[in-house]
Amino acid sequence: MLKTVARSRTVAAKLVAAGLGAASLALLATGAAAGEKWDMPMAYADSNFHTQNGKAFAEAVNIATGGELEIVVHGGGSLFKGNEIKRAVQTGQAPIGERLLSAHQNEDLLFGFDSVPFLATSFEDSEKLWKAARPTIEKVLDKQNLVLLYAVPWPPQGLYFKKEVNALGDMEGLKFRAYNSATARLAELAGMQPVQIEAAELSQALATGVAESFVSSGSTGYDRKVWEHLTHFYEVNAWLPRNYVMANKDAWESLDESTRNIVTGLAKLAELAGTTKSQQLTDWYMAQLAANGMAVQPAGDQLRKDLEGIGATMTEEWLGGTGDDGKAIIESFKAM
Ligand code: PCA
Repeated sequence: MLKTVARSRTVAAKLVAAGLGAASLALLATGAAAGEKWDMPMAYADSNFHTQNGKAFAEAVNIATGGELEIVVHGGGSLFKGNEIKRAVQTGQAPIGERLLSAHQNEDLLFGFDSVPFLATSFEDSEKLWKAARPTIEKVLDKQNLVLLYAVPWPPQGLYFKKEVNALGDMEGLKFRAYNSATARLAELAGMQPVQIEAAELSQALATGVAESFVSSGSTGYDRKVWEHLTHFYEVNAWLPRNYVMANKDAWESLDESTRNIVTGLAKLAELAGTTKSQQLTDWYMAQLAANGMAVQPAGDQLRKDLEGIGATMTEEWLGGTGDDGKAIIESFKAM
């Protein structure tokens, strides 16, 4: 004890000699390191598993770096709305943030690799597809001043309605909430009217009739209590889109190497933990929708066939628009 105090005094004396002020001494007294604070905007509900996983990641970083890097999560779009997060991180308004990767498909079609209908419809295939696409996506992000840290898939995507739907004809004219350009295209091809809405505003859109149907996972249906407005969920397993966490490249490079190594390692763990959670929760979400009165069932044969037709068109369009890079991703995925 005495020795510790004595050593602290020596360190304190050195700090004073080095011209460091009272703030450093106060930190020394409490034992806390003078760290960097990173605000981390996330778009989805605080209770959502992606947000919870982000918080666990942030906490692990705080602990493992001994407070050298403190990440503070702001969930539910409270700091920046979903569609503002990427720009905020790119420009350094936020040093780190999370966003739906395929939401950037309108900037570069490659970002939509995980929303090509019926390409990867299980967690296992989603992992393979991510492995195939990751290096390309990392390169695209790098050119945009962003560093990819980790990505976690949502549970498989199905369709929400407020009536029974057995074929494409039953969808004609419906107002359909889209979350990226692929889901808007799906709506168009199905003869529906797409309207782009963030998950955070979904309940309100359904309540006011701005939207009356959408495609998503059981997770978002559960978070937004959609049983208050809608009645049917059809399991389609059309694709598993990913959220990803990105850092601003300049902020990233300003960290020392050992901090970067810690964050990279914990990001790997966060990807694994988040993916496992997503998979574990998939059936639970279905049970919650059913328990709250929704009819939850697999899409019927005709509906499935119709959707597969739309999927084939969308696959062609995606491949046509992404050229060699898109083709290489799909070929590498199929070879796994
Ligand atoms: N939930 C998000 C994207 C995919 C999902 O399952 C949403 O609906 O916005």
